[in-house]
Amino acid sequence: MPGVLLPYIYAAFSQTHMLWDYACTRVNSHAAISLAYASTIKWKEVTTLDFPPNLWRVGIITGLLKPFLQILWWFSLIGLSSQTRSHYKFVVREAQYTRLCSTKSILTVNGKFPGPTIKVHRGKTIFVNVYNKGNYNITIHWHGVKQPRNAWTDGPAYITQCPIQPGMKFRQKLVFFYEEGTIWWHAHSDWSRATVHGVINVYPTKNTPYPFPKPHADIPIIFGEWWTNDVNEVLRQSVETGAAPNISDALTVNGQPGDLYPCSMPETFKLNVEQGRTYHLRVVNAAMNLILFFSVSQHKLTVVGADGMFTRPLTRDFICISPGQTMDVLLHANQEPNHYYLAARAYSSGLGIGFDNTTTTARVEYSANYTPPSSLSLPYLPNFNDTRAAFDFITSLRGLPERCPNPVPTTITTQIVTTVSVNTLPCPKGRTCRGPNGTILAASMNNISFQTPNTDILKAYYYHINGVFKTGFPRFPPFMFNFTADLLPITLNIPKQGTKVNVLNYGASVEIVFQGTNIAAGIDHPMHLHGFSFHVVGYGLGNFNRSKDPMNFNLVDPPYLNTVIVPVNGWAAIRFVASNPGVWFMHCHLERHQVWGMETVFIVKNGKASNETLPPPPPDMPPC
Ligand SMILES: [Cu+2]
Repeated sequence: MPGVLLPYIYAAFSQTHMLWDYACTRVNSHAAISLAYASTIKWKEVTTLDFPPNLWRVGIITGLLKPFLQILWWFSLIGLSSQTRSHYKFVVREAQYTRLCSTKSILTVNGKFPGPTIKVHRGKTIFVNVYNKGNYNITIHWHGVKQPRNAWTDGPAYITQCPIQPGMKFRQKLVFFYEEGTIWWHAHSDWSRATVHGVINVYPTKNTPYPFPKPHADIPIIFGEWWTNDVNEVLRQSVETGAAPNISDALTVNGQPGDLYPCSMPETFKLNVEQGRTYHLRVVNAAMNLILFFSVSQHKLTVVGADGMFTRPLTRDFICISPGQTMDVLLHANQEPNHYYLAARAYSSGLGIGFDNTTTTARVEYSANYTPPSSLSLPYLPNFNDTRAAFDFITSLRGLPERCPNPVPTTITTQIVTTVSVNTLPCPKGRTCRGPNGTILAASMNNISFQTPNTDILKAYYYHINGVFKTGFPRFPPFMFNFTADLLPITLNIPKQGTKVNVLNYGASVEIVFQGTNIAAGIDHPMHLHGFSFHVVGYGLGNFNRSKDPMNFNLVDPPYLNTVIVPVNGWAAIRFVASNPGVWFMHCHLERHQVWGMETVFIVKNGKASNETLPPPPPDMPPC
């Protein structure tokens, strides 16, 4: 937009603002369009706004003003930084991408990697038409969208739906509830989510300010992992051999590995900033198997939100974020104009476990007159195995009770303590297995390695189809031992395999303690729950002590998350009220652990009132 016009357009816009508010109350069209203006214009955010053709009938607008406003309208559509919509079209299809000097076909949404950004206001309902024009079965999950009474379009394959087959489509309803800040969407079948993912910007409701000064602009920072080989081939090999999947070849920021990798420098993601301004980084860890540390050279980072809920500000030199987690992070461009690295690399706590130890970078580049250095220095990042650094960061995060709709439950009606373990299974006769000591790697919760059924559990529950799942997931570990001892025989607990679910009464106050174990490999586990956020009331290293540890629970301002990092050889405790009837997946968000069975399902029964009941499925549920 020509800069010279801006003051005039802004002035005209301010004068007609009342008119636009009036227009908002008259809306009744399908194409809701919302405007928010960033870049160089200091316009306030205007919320969901239909453009009504009969606006022109309002008497104040003269014939002269009308064409001017029309021009204004079209200009306003250019360069919008946040444009919310009520309908999206996602076409899942293959596209050629070149990274690390080699080209391959990847699965994408609309040909984009990372995929398109969804922009929405708190509390809205939107629709995404998902067309599968790829070669694989696929599902899409809206990670952090609570979907009240709407499990049908939540997305995990064989949990709430059968996959969308090639050539088919599924209209998915996204019911936003109290989420605000940043969440994301991703494929939830096989390993497709490596490239099929994107960010969801959730803006506050109209006239509700952010609990921090409104930043100058939104910047997505989506971390990912890149394999030079086909990711589903990596998965297939691992399942076939029983060994850990091959580690990735690069980490990425917004799809780009960055300067430190071959053939990557020109495309490195660049964040152009102006001195004195504050930028809202919408951070997603979309990596498959890696918790990450990240930081920006010579800048502090302030976390103001996590998993779609604002938090008390937490200012640190570096951030630790697990797969499945999202964060709203403020970057104040308050240093000398120059170029600086944003860098991320793994936090990997498992002894002897291979991982991608490379470093991805993006560049923060100040706009001003200066000569940037020919090479940049990397920011400080903790060592790969620095559990203390990760634990300190994770446990420092505090919720913002004044913004959180649900108080922390203080009376618990359903208590669950569950181990989260990496295990091994014996190699079947006649097969060669490449897990530890010739076994097959597995994972479990309370010694049950979850087996994914081939009909979805939600349908089986709703239509009373027998033989798909069993109830009776154990509420306590079936064997008690020193879970976090240094040396535990890997044969200590050979898990049972099964599809056991937890049934919860509507309105139950639930506490879950996740207890990490050191069986085959102690490591951090980011546990994710669909359909809810939960208060993380406590964390600890070592074994959970049922008589002592609850006395130190934070019932005042715990963070309200959907993914909790269970520290290596430690525990984490969460609380939530089961007020969302339906079928909800809970799983480790390290993809390999999910493949190995570190998951379970919660069935939340209907309540008594009609608004406490799961409605029937939409008509176009994908068939199995
Ligand atoms: Cu895990």
